[in-house]
Amino acid sequence: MVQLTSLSADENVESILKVLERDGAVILTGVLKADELACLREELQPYIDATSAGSDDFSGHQTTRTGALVARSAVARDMVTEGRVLAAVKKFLQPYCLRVQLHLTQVIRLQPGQGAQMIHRDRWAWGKYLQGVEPQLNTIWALTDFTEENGATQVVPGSIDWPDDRKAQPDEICQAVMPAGSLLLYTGSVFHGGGENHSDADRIGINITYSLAWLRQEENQYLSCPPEIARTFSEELQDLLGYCQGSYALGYYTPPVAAGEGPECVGPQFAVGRSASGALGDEDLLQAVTGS
Ligand SMILES: O=C(O)CCC(=O)C(=O)O
Ligand SMILES: [Fe+2]
Repeated sequence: MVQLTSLSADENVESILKVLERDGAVILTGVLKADELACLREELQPYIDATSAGSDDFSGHQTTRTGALVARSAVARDMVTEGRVLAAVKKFLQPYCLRVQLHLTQVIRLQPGQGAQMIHRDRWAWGKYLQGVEPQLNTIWALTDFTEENGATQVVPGSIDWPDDRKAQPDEICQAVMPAGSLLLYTGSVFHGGGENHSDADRIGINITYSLAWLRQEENQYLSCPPEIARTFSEELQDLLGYCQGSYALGYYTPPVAAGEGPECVGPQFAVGRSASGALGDEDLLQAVTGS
């Protein structure tokens, strides 16, 4: 029977990546403490309660999806910049980019009666155009226990290299059973899907995903967390949201003000009150891109 490897939260990044490269997914236990879980629930429950269920089979007719977590929750902001996860993300994606970015934040609540989600790859958000590139690395943080009964995420270990049209057989699929406070780390290429919730309580997880900074983000961070909110956050978080250039000449803008009242072609960090040097980016980026 296939199964996922569980590592403890203080496992080093190399060991985490080793399992990830083999299986496409790994569970880390004991990452969030009880007080952080309680705080998250307090910050997010009003938004969760106000969220309607999905309107198609993929998003789930008994599933609610609540976003804008960076703007809405201080604990979620800490989760986005969690050191070990971010180190794993950077190392895993580094062969394909100069920078990584936040791709989406979402509370996924599977309510009782939600059927199993179709098995899929998250990288299909960009269609099937990207070949030979690992575009993303993802997390699902368990706010409740994830059990077989309540719909713990289904994962197909080792499916990272499968052709897109291969269908997983039941004996190739396992579930990310884990206690609240754990997280599932999984690649954009591993086949997976939400489980079936045949318990009588909600299964709640927080999906936080990261991608190459030259790709379009799934959750539009400039609209979910606009400059007037993002300007109060750390530079690290601002950069992850996209308030920095994805590469040389990638993501600059011109403030649409009267002639002579603002700069031409500045990096998006200017919108959150930081200085931006160079018209299309800085020298380091230019050198990294052109190699000269
Ligand atoms: O909720 C889950 O366990 C997984 C959901 C998922 O994979 C998705 O919506 O893309
Ligand atoms: Fe998914």
